[in-house]
Amino acid sequence: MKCVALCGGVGGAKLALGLSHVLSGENLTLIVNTGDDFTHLGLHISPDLDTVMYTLSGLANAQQGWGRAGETWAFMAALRKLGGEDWFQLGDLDLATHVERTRRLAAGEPLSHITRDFFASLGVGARVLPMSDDPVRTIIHTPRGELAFQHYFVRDKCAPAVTGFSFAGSEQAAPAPGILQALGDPDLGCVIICPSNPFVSINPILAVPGIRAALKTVRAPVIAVSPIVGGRAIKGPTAKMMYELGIPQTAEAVAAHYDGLLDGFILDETDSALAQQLETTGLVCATAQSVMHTEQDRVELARNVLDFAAKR
Ligand code: FO1
Repeated sequence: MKCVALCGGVGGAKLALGLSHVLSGENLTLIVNTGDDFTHLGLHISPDLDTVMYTLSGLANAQQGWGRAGETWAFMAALRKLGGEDWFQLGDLDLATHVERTRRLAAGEPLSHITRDFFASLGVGARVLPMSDDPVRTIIHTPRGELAFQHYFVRDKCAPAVTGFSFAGSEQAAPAPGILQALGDPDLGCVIICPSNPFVSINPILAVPGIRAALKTVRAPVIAVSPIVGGRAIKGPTAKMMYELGIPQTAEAVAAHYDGLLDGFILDETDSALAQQLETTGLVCATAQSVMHTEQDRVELARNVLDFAAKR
């Protein structure tokens, strides 16, 4: 089955890995959030693309969720000694990715070409597309003003309350080459919205003109996997954001967030009562073990999502 999946960083990459085990490379297209991208120390950093790249190539630091396994930190130590900014950790191995990407972007190459080449170099068969070649930057609104995403997420450890989000540059952005073609493919079997943060991982993708509209008209079923399990986020600040925005911290609220896009919704098996309740509203639901601790969990969830999609 041909599948397109939308994903952000750590949570999304886990399901993306499962999908990459179940589907052959030519049948899997991943559209990855680049709203978290930023320029740091003169380098272009694409955290979600890199998390997906390291996860799918087996190079990821599994405990941390981001960055590379077996990393060393000599660069950071030397930078700190010079009084440089050290709130964002760039490992020595990871640095090569940022330096080479920055060099190629400066030479005028689009992010999608560089991404294609990097993934191929690391032996990943799936087609991985940044959501856009144009810069889109997620801005977090707080009572004390606006924060660039990585300042909110890493430097300030998600502590500021959020009042809203914007995606600077999104109005002028175009979907990266291949995205609308993948969504318009008559053989497409399903679109999966990974259990990534709906506000800061999936919404930036949907903010790129043309992508939301393509999802609304796509013939294949669109299936989301809830990132909220038993009222808590599987990973990261999703539940905290919902609380601060006055949205109930439930899988049901996630489904409502994607209103008008979904043909099916997968909740964790511990939320089966909620799944039954949601079905009465007309949304077709399934439950699965969606908390992915092991590689086997990722593959199992991918199989369950694809089986569910095949029946829609
Ligand atoms: N996340 C952190 O919490 N602290 C870091 O120092 C950090 C460095 C980092 C470097 C490269 C990279 O690709 C990702 C990195 N991340 C770090 C992860 C990243 O900021 C977030 O997980 C995502 O942006 C949210 O999806």
